Amino acid sequence: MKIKNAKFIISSPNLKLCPELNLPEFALLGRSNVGKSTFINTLTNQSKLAKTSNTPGKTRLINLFEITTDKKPFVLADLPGYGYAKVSKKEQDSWQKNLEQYLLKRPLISTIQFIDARHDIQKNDILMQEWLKFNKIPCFNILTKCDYVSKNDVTKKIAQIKKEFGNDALTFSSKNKIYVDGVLAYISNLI
Ligand SMILES: Nc1nc2c(ncn2[C@@H]2O[C@H](COP(=O)(O)OP(=O)(O)OP(=O)(O)O)[C@@H](O)[C@H]2O)c(=O)[nH]1
Ligand SMILES: [Mg+2]
Repeated sequence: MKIKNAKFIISSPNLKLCPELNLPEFALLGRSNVGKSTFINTLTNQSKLAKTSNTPGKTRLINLFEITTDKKPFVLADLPGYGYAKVSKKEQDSWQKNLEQYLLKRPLISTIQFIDARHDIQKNDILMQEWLKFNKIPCFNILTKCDYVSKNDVTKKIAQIKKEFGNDALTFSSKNKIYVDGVLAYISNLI
């Protein structure tokens, strides 16, 4: 599958304000700064489509992007990362509620949980997995920032994610386009 076009649709603070799109949708989950927004830009080859930053906490709303391909179109939902400590407890709780509503009620094909190849799987990654499993929300994992670690470490991490989460896990790096085809082939099988 090849991407033909990608466009921003809308930013929404909650599920209620997300338009009904009737397209297969994927929600991007993961710790703040893991590379969710960068993933959208790398995949679509548009460096400024999703807002990215060195500073965690860049994405603050549900941002929907429509991706047109030579097969079917699909939607990527860029979401704020979890584990961003600088926002107030009140703001964190409020976002947590909005995120849960969105994940529970929005008809998603799958969630995609991003894991940073440089770090161990974190407590909040495990909690998110448990919550997804409990609520029977499908998920696969993407190991990002693979350019920072050795091939051997990537292989080990992928095996660990598959074993601990029981999910499919794909390799990714924004620094090398070779991973894009694998991700698109995987998405193509789901839509
Ligand atoms: N070397 C390298 N850097 C990456 C990769 N992916 C993302 N980055 C960098 O990591 C930083 C954070 O990326 P974002 O895409 O903004 O992260 P995010 O997950 O969207 O973060 P929030 O919006 O805060 O949840 C940016 O400086 C990116 O350039 C990667 O695969 N390799
Ligand atoms: Mg982001």
